[in-house]
Amino acid sequence: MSYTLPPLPYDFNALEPYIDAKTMEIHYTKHHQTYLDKFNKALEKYPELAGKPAEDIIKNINDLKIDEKDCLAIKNNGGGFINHNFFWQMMAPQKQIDGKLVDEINQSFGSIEDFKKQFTDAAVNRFGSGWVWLVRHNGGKLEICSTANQDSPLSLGHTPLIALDVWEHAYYLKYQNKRADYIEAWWNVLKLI
Ligand code: MN3
Repeated sequence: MSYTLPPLPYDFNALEPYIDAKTMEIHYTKHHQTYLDKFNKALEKYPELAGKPAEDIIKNINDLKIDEKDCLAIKNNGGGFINHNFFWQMMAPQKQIDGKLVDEINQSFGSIEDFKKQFTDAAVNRFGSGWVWLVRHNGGKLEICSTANQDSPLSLGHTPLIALDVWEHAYYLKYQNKRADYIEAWWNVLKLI
């Protein structure tokens, strides 16, 4: 059994002008697809894993007793697969961030504006490729964190609530090297208020 790419829940141009159609198309049909293909390939040797939800595999990645190279391939490509699944869903034009979570963000960070500022700082300062997240710790606390490569907060025991892809492939066609401009525009596709 192998995993399949969930359909993108909107058209490539649905997030224009903030995220352009060409970037969405390449990001979804090439980058996301490649993570998925390599994830499936890496799991060929491990049929006992391939029947599980991909999120569960990534959550327990540090406990896997398998060859180190295979483990890294599963972590990187499985992470790329589930991180993008989450990212597309979260940005869906019809999707509104839950009001209770918005209240909690206000309480935890002082205001939505303060939250956005801290999150933006983490995204601008992520060195190299990676992601920025709002996560919930096991204990319930909210935190902004950043991960390198395709590492998922699930592997750290955290639950992702909001995600931003800051790999260059997420913005380079439209924003070139201007990551800060992409991040500023991206806030328009997240329905926080
Ligand atoms: Mn990406």
